Amino acid sequence: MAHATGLAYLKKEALPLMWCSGCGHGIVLGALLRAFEELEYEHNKVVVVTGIGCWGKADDYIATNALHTTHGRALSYATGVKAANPDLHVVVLMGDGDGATIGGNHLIHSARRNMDITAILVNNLNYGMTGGQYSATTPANSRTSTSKYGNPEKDFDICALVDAAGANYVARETVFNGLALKNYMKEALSKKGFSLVEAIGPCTTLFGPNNKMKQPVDMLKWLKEKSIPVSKYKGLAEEEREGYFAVGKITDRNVPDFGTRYSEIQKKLQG
Ligand SMILES: Cc1ncc(C[n+]2csc(CCOP(=O)(O)OP(=O)(O)O)c2C)c(N)n1
Repeated sequence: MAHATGLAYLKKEALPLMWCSGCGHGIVLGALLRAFEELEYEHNKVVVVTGIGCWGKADDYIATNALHTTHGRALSYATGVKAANPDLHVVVLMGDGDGATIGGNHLIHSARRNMDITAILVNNLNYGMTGGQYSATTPANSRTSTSKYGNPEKDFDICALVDAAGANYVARETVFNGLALKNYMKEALSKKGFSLVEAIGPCTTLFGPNNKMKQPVDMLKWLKEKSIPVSKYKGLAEEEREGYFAVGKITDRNVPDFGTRYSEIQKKLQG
């Protein structure tokens, strides 16, 4: 089989991409479009639902159905889309501010509800679109436009949160490894129930330069150095984990999804 390019799902007339040079969002977009191609998704059977932010602009470039919603609320719109038409592949694209900070509560309850939706959360470690303020995933002590002398807050682990809340599939990779990202996306899209792929990426205009990583390549190298395979990470003591990201597949379970449980209740009532 020829290598997937994803080009059939790219809205070429919308190019060039609006993202800064060196931004990781293009790599995540490429991985997603290739995953669509390898899964042979029909264009009109896919709905990408986005929130607000740099990554939230991704739907501009995707030649499927799309719904551009409000900051932090993309998952609730996606829930409505899936409830109205369970045959659609519903894919939600959110940033770390969008999906895990203002939208944190929706993330918890979407995972708990376990509806058949896939979330692709790009964590560039700050609010990119609005000027690099710190978000819930900005590493402690990092410098941002709202923490000039170091972030006093502790960041949280999105994957651990979504796993604990009950999602069926959770994985994390950095944009340093686009191929692995594409493979995790394929698995997440194929999994029935709520799935999440966290893609850690560089914000080369704000987070990088604010933290002594002047060039895009500096941040890519940093992401590579800070990644530890999940199996190794699990064996580390709490203090050894500080500042590192566990990458790989974190959760893979087959709890009946919302749709299946809903149909069972319907059948019982009809019976
Ligand atoms: C309700 C609401 N609050 C705040 C904003 C302003 N706002 C727009 S984008 C954004 C941050 C986006 O950051 P993130 O979700 O991490 O995505 P990125 O831009 O980094 O890709 C904020 C705070 C908004 N549009 N709506």
